[in-house]
Amino acid sequence: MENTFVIENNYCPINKYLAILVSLVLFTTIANAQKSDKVLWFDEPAHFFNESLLLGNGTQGATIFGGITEEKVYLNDATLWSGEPVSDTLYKDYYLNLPAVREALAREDYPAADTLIKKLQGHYSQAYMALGTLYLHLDHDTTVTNYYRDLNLDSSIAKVHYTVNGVNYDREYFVSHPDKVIIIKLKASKKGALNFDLGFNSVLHYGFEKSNNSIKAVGYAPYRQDASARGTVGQIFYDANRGIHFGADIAVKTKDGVQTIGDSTLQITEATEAIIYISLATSFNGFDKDPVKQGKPYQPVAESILNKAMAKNYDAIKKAHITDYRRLFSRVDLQLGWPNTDKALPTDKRLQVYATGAEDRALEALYFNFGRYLLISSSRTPNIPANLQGIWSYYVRPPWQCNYTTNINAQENYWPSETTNLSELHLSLLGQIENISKTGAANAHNFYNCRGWNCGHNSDIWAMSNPVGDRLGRPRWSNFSMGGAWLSTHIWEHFSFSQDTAYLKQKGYPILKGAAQFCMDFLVRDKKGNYITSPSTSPENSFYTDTKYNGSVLYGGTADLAIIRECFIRTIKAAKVLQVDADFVTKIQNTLDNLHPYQVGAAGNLQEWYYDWKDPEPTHRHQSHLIGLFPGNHISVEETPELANACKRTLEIKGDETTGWSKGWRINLWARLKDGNHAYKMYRELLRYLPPIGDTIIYNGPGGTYPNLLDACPPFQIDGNFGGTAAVAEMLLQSTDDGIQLLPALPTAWASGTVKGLKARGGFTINLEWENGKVTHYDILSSHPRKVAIRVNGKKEIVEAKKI
Ligand code: FUC
Repeated sequence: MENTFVIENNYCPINKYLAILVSLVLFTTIANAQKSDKVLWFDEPAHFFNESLLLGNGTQGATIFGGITEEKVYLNDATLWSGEPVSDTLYKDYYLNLPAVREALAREDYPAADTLIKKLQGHYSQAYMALGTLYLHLDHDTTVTNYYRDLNLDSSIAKVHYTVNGVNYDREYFVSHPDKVIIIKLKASKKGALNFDLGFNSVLHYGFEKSNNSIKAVGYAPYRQDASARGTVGQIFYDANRGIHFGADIAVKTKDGVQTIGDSTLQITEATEAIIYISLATSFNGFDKDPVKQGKPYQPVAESILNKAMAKNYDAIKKAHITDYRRLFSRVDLQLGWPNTDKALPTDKRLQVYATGAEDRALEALYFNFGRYLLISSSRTPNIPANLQGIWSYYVRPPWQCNYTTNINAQENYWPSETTNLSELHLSLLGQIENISKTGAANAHNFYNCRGWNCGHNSDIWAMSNPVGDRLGRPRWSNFSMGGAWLSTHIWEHFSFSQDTAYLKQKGYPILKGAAQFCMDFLVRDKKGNYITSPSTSPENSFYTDTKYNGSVLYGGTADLAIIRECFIRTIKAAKVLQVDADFVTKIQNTLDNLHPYQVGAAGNLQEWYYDWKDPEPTHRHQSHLIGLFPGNHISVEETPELANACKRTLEIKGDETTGWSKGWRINLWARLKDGNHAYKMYRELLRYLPPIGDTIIYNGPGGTYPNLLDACPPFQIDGNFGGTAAVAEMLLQSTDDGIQLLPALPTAWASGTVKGLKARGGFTINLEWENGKVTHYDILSSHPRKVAIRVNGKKEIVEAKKI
């Protein structure tokens, strides 16, 4: 349905005084909002998703358009995906195809390796599914004044306000984590002036059940959805007795007026206030449970959530929501100074002015705050991390299946989780890694005849981990075999920041060890006797051999070995903390010491391939061979200056123009190179305004930021938001397991500011103040008093951390 409306700036004479009063109030709201680093606001409804406002409680999501007479709200649930549990015997004995690939590589027959490796490919991941759309049709004139909509990151509440014929209409939207319910409150300033119809539809198979007091939609996702390559359409398979089922219960409480409930629509007439309650539930009951035969009772769950919420007082639900949300959001506060752009600018216009080079420190802080907001809103489901679009999707065929892409994107989503003090949100990824370690054990055996576990290029809600491609995929991405080892590094990251030894012992370490075990078994020796991977790929890139063959399967790719280094280093540290597995540690250490070493290419770059081959695409968006610099830390300016310099050269050759997530990554890399000004230049580019695109999925073009601050890969992909948020933290604070650096990469533009609540490895919480680029005050807080090495204003010091 289209939003057709007119926004008029001339007030109706009868309501002149009222309108003046309203506009004064509105002006104050707007004036406060525009300065804010915590409010996104707009002066017209969203036409497209890229202009909408996203709300979520970490599981259920709502996308708000703020339409005037035609409002629509996309509804999502993090647990609604296509597919069913994966079988662990499907690819039995596929490893018998491995020796032929290794032999082809040993004789340097790269074309043969590229072909033969396709026999080591299995099915694609399943896809994240849109649940449905709530429609409201409001019965009043389409000519409105004073239109305003916002999203307040301090309360996680969205609002819409406008005036029609002197009547003010207000809406308030939020998604409560404590009450698991989506709420929309509508209010008219004139008694009985609220008249609307409400309906629901879905792009999935669905219908309605009879109910006297609510609309009850039930439906189901495809039990299989074949991935479509760009431009082609794969098949979608539905069966009412298979796949994840969902229920959506919708009911309304009104003040005044009459409510008429049909099977699929609900009508409110002459009310003054109406509160819409929406509960969503699915039958998903775990990655290894059949969602029908062993599924959750989604209908009773949806009903009970709805009934409980409706029995409560609205203000109490709202208060509990704000308290719950703020407990997470308010842990960090960043102040970079106020903007000096036009005072009355809505967020989209503000971005456009910023793109002309204007200064707007609060916008830079707003983007950082928005990343934390998005993580809180999309990552509170046990074992189900934020996907490529967090939890907000309206497609049945989302871009890249809206899955977990484990050659960077799934990991990037969680980069800000520890540094920006949201450690418990990391657990949804860590839970998913635990599940992947189970499917990944079969996968390690079936495809590679290895112990331990591994994961290829993708995963999904079923924790699938096999190499994808269906024997037709391009090996450069289908046959990446280090997704598991890379994911496993998050286990140490979580321990390093949280110091949660119980987690490490009971959950984390066995998984980390399993990832290391896979790598140990997978490694082979090169002609010099060093350990390498074979076959190997470098995420999504390709090379020219000396004979000008453009291939992507090689041996000893740098990215594989860099990831293995991080995995081994962290496994050794974890085993030492827990004082276990001394023999295993000795073996990994010995392998680590004998890995094929990093090479610096003729151009001074960190060589990506075993040989110093040319790149057909020197500016390629992936830079996985730099993982030792970031997100890993076995390469640093201080400890390995030559390698750090080679990483810098690689980044210079690649240039700064790239996709959103890749920009997010490069900003972190430049921060680790201690070049705050280069990091800042790219941060500004990440925030570069991109006009909204309609519903067509466009994959080409530069990365940037849509009007609603969502990252454009393009298309929308949330990892760029999270990468950018992590990068701000990385410019202000860096830490290793041995110490902390304050303002390690401060851009000149951020000469003065304060930040409270960032976290450092070792479990420290840091507050900082700085002026003219120098730290003027800091607190290093810890759960217990202890000494820590810090670097501040160019000096190294040992300080006593204060008790929190
Ligand atoms: C990786 C990237 C693409 C996209 C996809 C989801 O494969 O190379 O740009 O981000 O993941």
